[in-house]
This record gives sequence, structure tokens and C-alpha cells, in this order.
Amino acid sequence: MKSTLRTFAVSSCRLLCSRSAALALALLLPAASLSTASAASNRGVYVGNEFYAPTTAWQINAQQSNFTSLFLFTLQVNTNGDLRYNDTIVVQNGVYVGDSTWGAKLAACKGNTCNRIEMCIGNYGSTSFANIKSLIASQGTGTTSILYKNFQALKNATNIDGFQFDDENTYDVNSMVSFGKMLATLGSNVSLVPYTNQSFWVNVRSQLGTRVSHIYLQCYDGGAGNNPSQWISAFGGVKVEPGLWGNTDTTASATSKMRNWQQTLGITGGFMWLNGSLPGDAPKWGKSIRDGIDNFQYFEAESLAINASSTTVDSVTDSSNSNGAADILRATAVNDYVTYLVPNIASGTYQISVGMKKTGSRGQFQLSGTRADQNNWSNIGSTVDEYTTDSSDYVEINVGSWSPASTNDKLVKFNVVGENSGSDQFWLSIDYIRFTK
Ligand SMILES: [Ca+2]
Repeated sequence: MKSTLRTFAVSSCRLLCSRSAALALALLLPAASLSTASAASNRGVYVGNEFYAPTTAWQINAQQSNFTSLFLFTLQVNTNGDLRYNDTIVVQNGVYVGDSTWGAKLAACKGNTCNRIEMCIGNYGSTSFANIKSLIASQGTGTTSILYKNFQALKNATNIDGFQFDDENTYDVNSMVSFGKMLATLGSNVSLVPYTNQSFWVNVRSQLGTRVSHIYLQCYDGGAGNNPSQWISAFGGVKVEPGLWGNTDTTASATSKMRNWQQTLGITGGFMWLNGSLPGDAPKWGKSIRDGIDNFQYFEAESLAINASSTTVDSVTDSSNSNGAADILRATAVNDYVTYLVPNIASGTYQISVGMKKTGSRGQFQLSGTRADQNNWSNIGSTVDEYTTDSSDYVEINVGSWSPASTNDKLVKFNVVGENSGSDQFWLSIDYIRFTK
């Protein structure tokens, strides 16, 4: 057993605190309630060679990034049809010759918020779309063409959800449309990633129709002057998902821009260019888009009223926690619990997320909820393990969905159900609870 000695800058017992004071604080919390978003946003980020193939550490980074979509940057099509992920040939003569673990390791990146992986084709200065045009002119896109065979091999090996068209110089409508239709027959969606030449992209979208699942509009660098409203009009009302650059925006400005676009245009997604790889501060960028677009209510645990608990709950200060503080349930056994009163939650379906500081001495909990004036508990999601082998991980976990049927105060209960075999305690860290509609 590890020592239980711990020091905190400030540690105030919450078990016997004034509940009315805590409730008053909770009611004063600003809740970012946006008008029209109806589901958690799609939040993309470009990543690079660190995801060929992603180690366990990169898989965890992806899951904890607060982004929902990874954009693998970037695939090239050689003149003979060989497919190259950056400098590495991955498909040749219809056969996948890349890292044999790539598909499994990409699949392992999904979880928590991360649920989609797209692969970008091309980039600035790339000849890939010129090569695609030539190959289609000579071989077409039938099942015996090298393009078909190579993309089928890549799709089978990686199970990529979609391919992005990042053509920045060829701009040939007919071959891009043929290529998009070919990918659709392989079960892959297409995303368009324009920054200029609007009429070309509008024509491609028009001909590919719903085979195009996303339009990611670059609103930085060469596309800095792009107005998403004007592009949405040009696409006949199809929503674009605007993208920003970490070098020319801050997290605050990204949130502000995304919120404005959400409120005025109803955008449901956005993306970040963080220089082509997933940086250590990716979670704050994923959060910045989420905070701009999502319709959510945010409750700091340390400010919520505690309705009941089986043992001590301390409020601890920690500048890495949201609002600089979090609650710690000093659980010593299975079935220790804390129940919070969460005020004024409207009926509807929510994704419930919990912010926490994972460490090596944390327990596992099952979340459940009920109307505050009833005793009608239902589980929310499945068991969450707060244990980590890292010294500390400040993460938000998407616990699960909950659909309260009526509008009123709710009780949310964290019940300890066990501990990881590597853990030496049952304590829980509860930083905040977020309800996303
Ligand atoms: Ca907090």
C-alpha cells in the first residue's frame, strides 16, 4: 500500500458544508446555452506521422484530446498509382505493404470523444490529383483499375471512415467526381477541404451529392478571408465546418468565432490546424471548439450542493482543475458514494461528461441519475476507471447518455464499484459535470 499522506494547498471538508451556500453558487454558474445545436459537435484535428502507426500513448492522447475526428495528413497518389503516406509507400500493385498494425492501432484511437478517422489526400503543391486525373484518363475507375485496387487495399487495411480531397492546384471536376464515386463504392465517405476556387468545389459537391459527408472550410492562411456564411450560401445551404490555425488564433478567439458561427449559421462542427501533428496542448484546442459550438451546461463539482455522501468529500484547490478546484471523495471501499444536486435540467437527451484528475490511487465509479424529487435511479454509461499509470492526467471522460423525461432538479450519484488492480485506493476526483444536448 502506498502512503495515504497527501498535502493540498487548501482542503476544505464538503461533507458538512452549508448546502444552501453551495447551491447558490451553482445557480450563479454561467452555462453556455446556445440556441440551435442539437448534438455534440464534430471537432477535427490534423495529425501526421505520429499516427503511422500510433503507439498506445498516441492512442490515449487522441482519446483525451477533446477532438472527435482525426485527420491523417497526408496521403499521396504517385504517377503509377502507388499510395504513399508522407514518405512511406503503403499500397503498391493492389497490395497493402504498409505497417501491418496500422488499422488495429488506428481503431484503438477511437474511444471517449474520438469517434472518426479520415485520411487527407494531397496538400499544397501535391501532384496527387493530377496523377489521379491521368490514371482515370487511362484506366477509368472500374474494379480492375489501379486506383480502385489500391484504395480498396488501403480501405481494407485501415478501415478509414472517409477520405479528404485537398486539391490545391489541379481542379479537374470530372476526374474528382469519378474518383469520389469510386471511393463511395468502396464504402468511404468523401470530405471536401476547400480554401479557394469556390465554383469548382460547388460543382464537385453538386455532382457527388450526399457522398460528401463533410465540407471543411479553411479560414486561415490562404483561406483567411473566407466567410463561412458566403460558402454555405454557395453550397445551397449545406453547412461547412470552418477551420482555424493555432498560430493565428487563441483558444479564446477560436471559441468566440465558433460560437458566433454556431449562433448565426448553425454550424455543427469545426477543425484546427495545429501544424500537422497532435501537440501536447491539443486538449485545450479541442475544448475551445467544443465550448464554441456545443449546447451544454457545465457544473463545477466543488460548487454543487452535496445531497448525500457515505464518507468525507473534500474540496481541493489545484490550478489544473477547471475553476481551480475539484472534489475528492475519500472512498475507502466499494459502495462509498457522493450524490450531487444538479439544478434545473430540462428534459431531453444529454451526453454526460465528467472532468477528473486521474492518478495511480483512484477508484472506479458507476454514475447514475434521478429526478431530485423521486427515487428512480438509472445508470449513466458504464464503469469509469480513474486510475492511470501517469502521475496525473486531467481529462474529461464522456461517460454516457441520459434522457431525463422532465424538467427539474436532478440528483447525480458517483458510486464506487471497485479499483484497478494497479491502484491502491478508492478515491474519486470530480472536477466538473457537463451536460451536452
Ligand atoms: Ca472544478
